[in-house]
Amino acid sequence: MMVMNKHGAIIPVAMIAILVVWANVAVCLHATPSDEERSAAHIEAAISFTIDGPEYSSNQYSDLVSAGGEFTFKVDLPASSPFNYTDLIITWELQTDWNVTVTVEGRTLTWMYTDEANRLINVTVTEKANTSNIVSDQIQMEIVADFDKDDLPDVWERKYFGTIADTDGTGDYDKDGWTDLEEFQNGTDPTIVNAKPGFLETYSWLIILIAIIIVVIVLLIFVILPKMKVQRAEDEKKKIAAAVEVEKSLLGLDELEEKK
Ligand SMILES: [Ca+2]
Ligand SMILES: [Ca+2]
Repeated sequence: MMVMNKHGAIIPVAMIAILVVWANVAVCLHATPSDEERSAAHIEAAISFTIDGPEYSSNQYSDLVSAGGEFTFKVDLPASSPFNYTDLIITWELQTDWNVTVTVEGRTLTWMYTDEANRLINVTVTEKANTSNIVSDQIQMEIVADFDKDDLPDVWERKYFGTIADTDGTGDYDKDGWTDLEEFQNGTDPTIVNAKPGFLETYSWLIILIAIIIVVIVLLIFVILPKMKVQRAEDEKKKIAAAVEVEKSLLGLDELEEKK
């Protein structure tokens, strides 16, 4: 959770970045303003914000959040604020995963992003009694599909484990021989035992290679070599036949010479 206010004294160091984003929102207030002071007060004097979500980190300009995580954004009033929540109209404007902008009214906004993208959330706070007192600001959210960089989509991890913290893909949750990453790649449920990967699955590439070699050898032995043998025999026959013809011609010439 992150909290920001103008005075900032109790803000955790890790939350400083997001505080910078909201820095122009918070200004000091009188603890007990008169009606006149109150009516003239600016709303930015009275509010702070929180963001709450399962996986989230921030820098000065944007927040990095995990796709599929449910995030709650909330406007907070400090104890010293002269306003009540009922004095304010709080409006959130945000983009959905389909790039449709929706507007939600209320102190809190809960939203789940499922797609990897950059999104802007605009928040507007208006004092009901003085609608010219308007404060607006925005926060940029970068939604990433794999927040913990374990090659498992965070949406998939949450679906089966409820969190992205339980597996990094190398474990085997259901102890069925398939790692959680393999279960994801195979499209199987990592929490339900599947048939253990046998020899065929483990050495499938080797089996395919051996099968190809066997096919080549069989073709060589039973098809190509016999054909070559037959061809050679035919060639031999032709050579012999040609030699016989030559012999016959020579003999014919000799007989003619003798008759002369
Ligand atoms: Ca992940
Ligand atoms: Ca498994």
